[in-house]
Amino acid sequence: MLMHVIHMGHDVFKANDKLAEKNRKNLDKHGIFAVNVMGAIGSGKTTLIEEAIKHLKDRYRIAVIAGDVIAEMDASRFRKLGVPTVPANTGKECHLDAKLVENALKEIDLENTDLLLIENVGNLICPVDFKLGEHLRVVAVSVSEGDDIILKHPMIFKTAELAIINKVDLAGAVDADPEKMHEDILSLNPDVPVLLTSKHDWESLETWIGFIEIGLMKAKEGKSN
Ligand SMILES: Nc1nc2c(ncn2[C@@H]2O[C@H](COP(=O)(O)OP(=O)(O)OP(=O)(O)O)[C@@H](O)[C@H]2O)c(=O)[nH]1
Ligand SMILES: [Mg+2]
Repeated sequence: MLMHVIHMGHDVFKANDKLAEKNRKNLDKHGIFAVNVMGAIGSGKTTLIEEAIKHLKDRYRIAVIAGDVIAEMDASRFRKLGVPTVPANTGKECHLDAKLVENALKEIDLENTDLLLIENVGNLICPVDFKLGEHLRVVAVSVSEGDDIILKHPMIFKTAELAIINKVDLAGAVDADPEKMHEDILSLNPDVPVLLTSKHDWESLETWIGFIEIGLMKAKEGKSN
């Protein structure tokens, strides 16, 4: 029985990986740079994406996939900024998967998109095994989850390509030590870039947006080669 369940799990991941590869090829064909923003509930994923949109939308054509269990609140926040947004509701699932993204891509004008920002469902466990076809896997946590949050959820930090510790402006108020959080991330993944951000500190947001811009430039070079 246990072996049967394990095999079923492997099959699901394998099928998802295959579809993620297909999504990736589709995105590459159009020269689109795709960012998967994973992270804890309420850590500031939507806020970080909103800030990126505000500062990049005059220079790049942006689309958003807003993953949520049922609601469309985040999707409407992105739409307010004037970017095409596809809500991807997962129902009972605690993560987006490549199939949901494949479907959402059908609703996006890929010919006229440079950057795809994907907000995953707020969760630090489920999204780990489900690639979407993205080029950059980001994980965001905030100090208000407590500074032991990282070591409790090692896998998402081990597999992330960029880690963000957000709401550092609140660190004192919640007795959290952002430097400890930074060290915890590096103890799990010594090579991952770690950003300490606050929505009240433009310079910290600039580093986040700079990361996206580097990816955008690389995607452009890839398309012209
Ligand atoms: N003080 C402070 N508040 C922040 C910061 N970033 C986000 N917030 C606030 O935290 C709350 C949650 O932010 P969201 O961006 O909605 O978080 P989220 O991760 O998208 O939340 P879910 O999608 O519900 O998981 C909002 O009230 C934000 O204004 C920050 O850097 N500092
Ligand atoms: Mg959100």
